[in-house]
Amino acid sequence: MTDLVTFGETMALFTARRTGPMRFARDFDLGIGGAESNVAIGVARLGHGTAWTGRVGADEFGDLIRATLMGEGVLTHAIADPEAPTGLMIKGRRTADLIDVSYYRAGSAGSRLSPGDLDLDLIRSARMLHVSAITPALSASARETVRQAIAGARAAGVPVSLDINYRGRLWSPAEAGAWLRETVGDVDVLFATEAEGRLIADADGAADLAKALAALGPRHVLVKFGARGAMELSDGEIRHAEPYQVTEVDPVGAGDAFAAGWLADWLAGASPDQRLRTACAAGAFAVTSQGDWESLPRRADLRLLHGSADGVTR
Ligand code: KDG
Repeated sequence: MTDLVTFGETMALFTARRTGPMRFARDFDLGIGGAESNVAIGVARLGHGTAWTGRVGADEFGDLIRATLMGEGVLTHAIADPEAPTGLMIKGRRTADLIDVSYYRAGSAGSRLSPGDLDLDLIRSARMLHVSAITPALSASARETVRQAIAGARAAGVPVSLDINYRGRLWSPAEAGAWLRETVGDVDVLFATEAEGRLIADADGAADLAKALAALGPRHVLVKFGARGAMELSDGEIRHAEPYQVTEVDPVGAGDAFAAGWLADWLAGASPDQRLRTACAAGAFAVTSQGDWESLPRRADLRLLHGSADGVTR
């Protein structure tokens, strides 16, 4: 049984080993990164069946993505595109505190995702479809793929989760806002930072923002404050979660980890308080080592953070 189905672009990720301008980098670590596959790995590590679909190049990096996701227990449908290479993401540190990310993904295999790549039967039989708003920014075919996936899930009564994941390098706030406004009414779970939420809702405080977002349709609204914790508005009730105290090594991927922790506990039928604690714990683990997903927790790891501030208040 596949509990959670997701899809999108996963890229080969080169991380510079030294701090400073990228032009002086001499050696890199090679891995993979992709918002949706990060979530699939995180939910799989927390004990649920996950599936990821995406296009990769017919190249070594495509093989790396396929092997990595399969090794993490994700049901992987990595379609080899004979006409385009796997996208690349280059991550460096301009200073010890400033991470910079560059994309080499225009026209990539991942951006050529098309509706025919989807396994609609798999989506219809899942317990949750998770999508990010990165995918509709990649191309017209990718945007149509998201539209058809959401329509197929809703027609089958499968809940839909959306992480806004705004990427200013891929599209403008106006473009993202227009797409989000036409989509958010079909979404059951919405993950957003405050800035991302303000792409489609106007409100002063975080609580009013969450209410304004919930008024657009989602039953569950998660507003992420990064190292300052998170807020959830579900069924009219607001919860605040304190962050777990960890030493940050690499913040990229924390939002995906938060979503994975929340979704995994939603799948497990955990209480709203526990669900939010797990989301924050997964987000905390994600930043403790280099890489977008490598330090995501297994269930047994979660208790390692308890006691380091796991308060949820209503
Ligand atoms: O959230 C982390 C993702 O942003 C990263 O893994 C790569 O999907 C990615 C993107 O488009 O930035």
